[in-house]
Amino acid sequence: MQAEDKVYIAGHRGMVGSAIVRKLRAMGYERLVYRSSEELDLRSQSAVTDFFATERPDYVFLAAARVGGILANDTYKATFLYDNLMIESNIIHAAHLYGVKKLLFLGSSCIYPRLAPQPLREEYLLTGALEPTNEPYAIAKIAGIKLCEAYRHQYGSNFISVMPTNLYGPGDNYDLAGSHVLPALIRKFHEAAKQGLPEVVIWGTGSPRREFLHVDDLAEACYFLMQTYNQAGFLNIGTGEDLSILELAHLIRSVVGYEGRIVHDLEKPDGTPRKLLDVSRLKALGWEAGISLEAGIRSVYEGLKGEAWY
Ligand code: GFB
Repeated sequence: MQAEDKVYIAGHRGMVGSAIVRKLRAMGYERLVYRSSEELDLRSQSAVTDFFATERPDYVFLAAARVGGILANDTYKATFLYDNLMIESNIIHAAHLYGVKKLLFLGSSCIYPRLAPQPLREEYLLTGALEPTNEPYAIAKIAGIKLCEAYRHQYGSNFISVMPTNLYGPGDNYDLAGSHVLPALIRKFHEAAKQGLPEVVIWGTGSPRREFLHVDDLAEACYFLMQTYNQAGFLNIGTGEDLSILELAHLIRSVVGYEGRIVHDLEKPDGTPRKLLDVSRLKALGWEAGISLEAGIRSVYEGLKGEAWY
């Protein structure tokens, strides 16, 4: 992929897609193509086919997806399954029809069995039952991996997949009902500090362990793999380090400067007990994450000053 190439970023307004756009612009790419969901409904096969016929991109980053935290996944199961299956099927098939040179599909670490050994190695895919709170999303993402593999096998398409761990960064979702834990806790601690509240409620026991990657690191890894990785077999992208949700809560509490208590809502689900990626394959290729969790949280928090709820 070179700066003169035409690159389509599906999902450019999302946290991941916008980080990929920033990275490509920084690398001198000017022929970037994207559409908002109002302009192009990626669930419509005819609309996606027409778009590819008109634009004919050379390269595609498939970062468009219906995403959300544990509660959104658990509530809107049909939406998470249908939207994601349609989006990825339409784009991957159109990329094949219109001769895209290379496509990178973004999956998720929730594709792995709920109780797989840790850290999660790529070969653990489809070795056990999935976490029920996000099974529909995981099934859709597994289908995306299999589409890339099948098109490579049957047609020789250079389609690759990556599995990022839990992500955070600029452009995240701060709506408490739909968001992931990291933005939710930043908002909860910030609002509690501002209003002088005595406690902050976190969901579940606080004992599940998660790994968090800054989305700028993810965008860099995706760009690196778009340049260098052209073979079958998807790759994990993470930091290789995790912490408990309670430890995360304490870290965010100290960044925000809140001094009240942390209490638990045990009616809310814990989800997967642990999700830590084995990143040795990616490291062996020459890429490692560069943004520490504390530095990443500080910069995200700093960047929130203009938000309406801040
Ligand atoms: O980030 P999160 O929503 O998603 O939740 P998952 C992670 C953990 O944080 C769970 C706890 O154990 C939550 O119960 N938690 C504590 C909170 N307080 C809060 C809070 O205020 N908000 C939220 N959202 N969680 C999702 C999957 O799983 O992660 C998706 O559902 C996807 O499919 C995504 O894989 C990356 O890590 O549990």
